[in-house]
Amino acid sequence: MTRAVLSLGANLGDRLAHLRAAVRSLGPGLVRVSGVYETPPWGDSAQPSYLNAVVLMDDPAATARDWLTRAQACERAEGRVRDPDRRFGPRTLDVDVIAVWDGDRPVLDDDPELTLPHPRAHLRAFVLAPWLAVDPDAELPGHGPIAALLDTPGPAADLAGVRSRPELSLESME
Ligand code: PH2
Ligand code: MG
Ligand code: MG
Repeated sequence: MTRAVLSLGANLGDRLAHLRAAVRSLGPGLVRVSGVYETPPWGDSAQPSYLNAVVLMDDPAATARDWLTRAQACERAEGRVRDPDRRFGPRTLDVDVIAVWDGDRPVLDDDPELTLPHPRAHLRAFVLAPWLAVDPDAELPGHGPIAALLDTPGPAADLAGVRSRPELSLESME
């Protein structure tokens, strides 16, 4: 029985359509969808800005690995092409598994294919800000409250560039 926080990102093509497709096809267990945020590219600045959102999932039948399988299926369906030479490069759709809980227990894993929690989530305002908006008391396992993480130097500086786009809501998809 697992609960998961997934981050959605798109910066190629019809960005909103890619996010909408993800929300539609993630499978059973959608609990909450955040607003959509326009965010400057993180990690590799020579690319268009992103639309980002966060979804909260809960499916008693899903294992931690199932969330990765679902995420990758959504990315493939939106035509994601991976450039092995450009780790943080542009993409039609990126669905990242940020954290998973089995009951109340956080799932921890150092498997490079699915590291849990996500090894860079605590550094990314584009993950923390939408997540905070839908779950203000949330904690990132091993790092503490996400509200406090948004006050740390990297995310706090990046937060200035994270812009809510309420007119692009994914809400009707729930
Ligand atoms: N994803 C990346 C690299 N950089 N920047 C923003 N703003 N949003 C993303 O989703 C993103 C990124 C690779 O996972
Ligand atoms: Mg990513
Ligand atoms: Mg990814």
